[in-house]
Amino acid sequence: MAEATKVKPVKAPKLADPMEASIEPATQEMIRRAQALQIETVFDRAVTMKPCAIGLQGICCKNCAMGPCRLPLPKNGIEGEDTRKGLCGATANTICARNFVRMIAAGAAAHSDHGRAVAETFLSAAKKETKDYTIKDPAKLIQIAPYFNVATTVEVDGVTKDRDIDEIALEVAEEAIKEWGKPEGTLNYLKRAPQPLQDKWEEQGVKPRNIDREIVEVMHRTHMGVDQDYKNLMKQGTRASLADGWGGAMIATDLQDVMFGSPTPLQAEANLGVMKEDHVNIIVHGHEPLLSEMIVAASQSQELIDYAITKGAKGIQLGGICCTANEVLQRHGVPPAGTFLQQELAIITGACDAMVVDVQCIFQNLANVAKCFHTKLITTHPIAKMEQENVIHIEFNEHYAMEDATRIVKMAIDNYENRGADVMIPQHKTTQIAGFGVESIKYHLGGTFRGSYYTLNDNIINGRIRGLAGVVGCNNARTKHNEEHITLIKELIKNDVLVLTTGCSAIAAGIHGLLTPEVAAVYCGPGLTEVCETVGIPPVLHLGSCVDNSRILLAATEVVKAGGLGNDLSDLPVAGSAPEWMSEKAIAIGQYFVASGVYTVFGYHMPLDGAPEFKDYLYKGMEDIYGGKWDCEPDPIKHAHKMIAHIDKKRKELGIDKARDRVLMDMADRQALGMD
Ligand code: BF8
Repeated sequence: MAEATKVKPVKAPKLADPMEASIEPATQEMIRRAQALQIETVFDRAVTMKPCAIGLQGICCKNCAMGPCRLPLPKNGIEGEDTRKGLCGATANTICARNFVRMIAAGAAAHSDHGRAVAETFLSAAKKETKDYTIKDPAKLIQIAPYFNVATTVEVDGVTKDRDIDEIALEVAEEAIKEWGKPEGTLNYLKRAPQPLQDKWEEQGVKPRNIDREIVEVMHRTHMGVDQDYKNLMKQGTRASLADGWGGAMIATDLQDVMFGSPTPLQAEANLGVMKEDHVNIIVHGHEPLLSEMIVAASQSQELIDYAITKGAKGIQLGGICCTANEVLQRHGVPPAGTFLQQELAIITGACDAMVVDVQCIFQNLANVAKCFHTKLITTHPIAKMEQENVIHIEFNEHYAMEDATRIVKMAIDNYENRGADVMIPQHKTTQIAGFGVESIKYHLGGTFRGSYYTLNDNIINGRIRGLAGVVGCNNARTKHNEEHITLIKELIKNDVLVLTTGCSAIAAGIHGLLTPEVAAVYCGPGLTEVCETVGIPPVLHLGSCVDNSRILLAATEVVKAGGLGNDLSDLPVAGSAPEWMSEKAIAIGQYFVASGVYTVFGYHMPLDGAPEFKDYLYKGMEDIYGGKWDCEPDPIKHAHKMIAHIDKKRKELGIDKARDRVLMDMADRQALGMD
């Protein structure tokens, strides 16, 4: 007699607890809605799939087909000699360093390829091959031209005259593009760093020669059987990271400012509640603002607004996710609908008529979520397509950008009538001031007639502002959405640390209401409150997208130039942080901050535990070389206090640790302190 087959009970899928997944009410509401509709999101997948314990340690080598070789560190560590080896003999240090510098290369490639696309479009604009892109900020063009050795004036009959702006644009565009592959010299923008920092890079042999070369060389040196010295590997990792921060990313920022306008502070809203039930909702998501700039223009055209009205909508509402959101926010006031972890949720509102994505940080699961609704998911970049059949591809072409944008906006309008009845937009949104930059900080803190960083420096020297912190980076589904960002930032401002923020951290700060001058009185220490109230700035300044971390580097350089706080970035009372990091770009950013002299703390686990010696090199050894170093602290309060302790250490070294009184210092006072 046949045995009765046992029927295994079907287990209900594990679901995320919305209250544990996020501190943010709109996100919690939408996770609940997704679960009620049986639509899986990243929050649920984070509960059902655990991260690989060996990968977490950073010591899985899959660089050749004899592996993957896995060298986990025994629970109780290793006593005596570490004999762990891969088949080829690669040590844990070599494997961990190779993996780490490959992350840097991927991050640098992402930012720099973005920069390349911007530079190529700028060249088309300079050659007048496209009418859709023009020079909106000639002053910025003139400001950057000298770094590319492009003259901005010309001598005519012994008289100095301004050169034609179109000629300058063409030469800058041609020179900028050479930065990706020039055969000689080093990157032009390195000259923007303080001289002692340039000297350190020279001495270490880490000045990037051209952007592409440094990334290619990382891939070569991490190939099986090439570089097997973790310090030498990190040297190349450093060079690739600098090619990002002081190269590709910085060029992206500048040329975007030239073409689309440098940001100035503006007011906007933030969070999923910016979507409107009676409007056509279009979400732009990704990083490169080339097409989204045109979508902003198209969605403001009266013709398309009228067309939307004929379809029964009251208008067109644009919103953003991730860094494309930051780009269109800082220049146009388009409200961000959410951070990285809210991308699926924007579609789950049922009110997203089109989501337009370009490159980076885009979940492939968006296509599965879009299938459950009427949402048109549109990919626009030749290097970033999706395999699912419901995805529409409209390829961006700078020569027809406005036509492409108009087609996309029309498609969203036509889709409005296909919405189901099941619309649920969470009613949570905040007001924020965004759009700060190197120039606007100068203006706000220095005033119209003496725009400078002296006032900021004075306030740091007299201690009203204890120091500066760059808080940047991602969300990570392995941590509670936004909790680390917000707890950390609040603790910093409570201790009089002025925060500069970018990326998803900046969106999170906006969503949680930390980007208005009024919050100073609620959350800040007395010194920072006084400064914010006097000059009317928020205690947390939104400086843009992740490529705009270059703005933080340049703002810090301006602080050095203004005097009184040392000669190099490593002398300043500043620290960096990415509390909820997840992307390889974050590692590239972290390394270029460290190599620029900044103490940089990450919140989520770093993939280094399997190679304690290499980890020690990053957490301690780097400081002897560059003045900056890595650290990791998951608890946001302890994280903040590590940064504050570093800031205090630097204040002490500068001799301003006792200066937290209420005296504005002039140059004579500073000279008396021996800090000129
Ligand atoms: O480049 S912060 S999740 S969106 S990687 Fe991505 Fe991280 Fe957000 Fe912007 Ni930056």
